Amino acid sequence: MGLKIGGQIEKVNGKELSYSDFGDKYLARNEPVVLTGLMEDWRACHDWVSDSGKPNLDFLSTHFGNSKVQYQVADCRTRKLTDQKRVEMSVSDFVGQWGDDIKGNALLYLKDWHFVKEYLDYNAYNAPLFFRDDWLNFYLDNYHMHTHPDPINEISCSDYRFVYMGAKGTWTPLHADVFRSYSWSANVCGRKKWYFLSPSQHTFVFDRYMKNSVYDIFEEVNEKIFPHFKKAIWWECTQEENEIIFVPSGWFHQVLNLDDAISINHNWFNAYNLPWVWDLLLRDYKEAKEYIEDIKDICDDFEGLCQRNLATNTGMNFYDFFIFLVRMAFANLVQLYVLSRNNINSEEKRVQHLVFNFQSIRTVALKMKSASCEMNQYTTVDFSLLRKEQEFKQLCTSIWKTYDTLHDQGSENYNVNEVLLGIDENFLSTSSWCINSPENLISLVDFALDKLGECDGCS
Ligand SMILES: O=C(O)CCC(=O)C(=O)O
Repeated sequence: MGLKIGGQIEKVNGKELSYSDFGDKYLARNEPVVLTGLMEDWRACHDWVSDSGKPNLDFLSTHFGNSKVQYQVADCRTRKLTDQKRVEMSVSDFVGQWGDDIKGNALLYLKDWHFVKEYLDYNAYNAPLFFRDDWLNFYLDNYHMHTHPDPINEISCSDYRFVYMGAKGTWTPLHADVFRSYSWSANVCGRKKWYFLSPSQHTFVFDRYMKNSVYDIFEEVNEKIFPHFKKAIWWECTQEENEIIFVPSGWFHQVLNLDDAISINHNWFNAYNLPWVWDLLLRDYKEAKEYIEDIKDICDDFEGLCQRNLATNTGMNFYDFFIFLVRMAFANLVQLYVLSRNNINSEEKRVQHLVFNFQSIRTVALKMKSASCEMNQYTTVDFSLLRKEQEFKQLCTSIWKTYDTLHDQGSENYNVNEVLLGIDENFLSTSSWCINSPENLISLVDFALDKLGECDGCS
């Protein structure tokens, strides 16, 4: 069945776009775009691509062949529930089977390979500026999202920076990204065809109960199950080699490799889409709860069970998200403290960025407050302990350095130990040091917004 195509995705030269333009035009409006001109100096584009323009499989096998990509190789010919069946193999075995396209055999596609985590010193690429305000990976570089990670989830949740590689014809079924995050995907070699559906059209790919969505938009879609599928209007795009596509939050997409292809992609969220991450978590929570409603009366800790199931299905639960949010709020407060020691009025862009971050955290904390009536106490985050944690120091340092780059500011000498110990009750009253509820978090954020409101032009 032919799809209705409503439009093509815009292509823009990334070198001619500023960070704030990208924020206003694409992050805030949540619309896809293809960016060119941003991958020229990437090591991956030289090392991983042979002179013929195809993936350099010998290089990949020689240098990374021993990597065990646990459950990250998909068989594109076999469906398992809502995804493709996953198998476990080494990269050299995967490369050995490359393009082995015998009908009836598996068609293998290596996905979600946590390459950066595994090869920390290799520096395959530099994430473009537009994607660097990445709260998800800032956080996961230092903390686990889960309080009790199990070994398999530990790898799959260790970060959201991936390498994908697959022969012509490999593909990814229709889906929207984890946590309602944004993603970006850069073609190191080969072309990809993308089909997008905007969130306003989502109901068209769901069944009448809004439970299951279409798996493959090119299959014969059963009209009895998906009665509105034909109404969907798609955006399409052929992404060429060395182009980067921005995938907005919550857009469904299906992807086909038109050539043998390698791509690098990240999922991320920040102040722009944080409220949508919470909305999804709340929706998934309600679903998890509804699913086990019938055992509520015989369950000692029904709420705990809902939260455990939520963490397993969605990748985090309310407790994880709350601790994440509080640590991020404190990390932003540390940035504010550093600015306040200097001449804050000379750092207008940074100040505006912090205002935006705090407003977004406030929005989410308010939503959490109104949804948390059944929650037991959240874990307390105590700033006097937090500031001694190595993980938190690193979190603050990477945010500071990144914001310096984003706003083109020459970094002052930042001694994180000195900064963190310098924060005392004269700056932040001790009653705001322990955060254990969305209400406390709102007060903390209000304190920060008040301070920021005191400087020129930043109300
Ligand atoms: O490249 C692919 O096959 C899928 C990538 C994708 O879905 C994404 O980056 O969100």
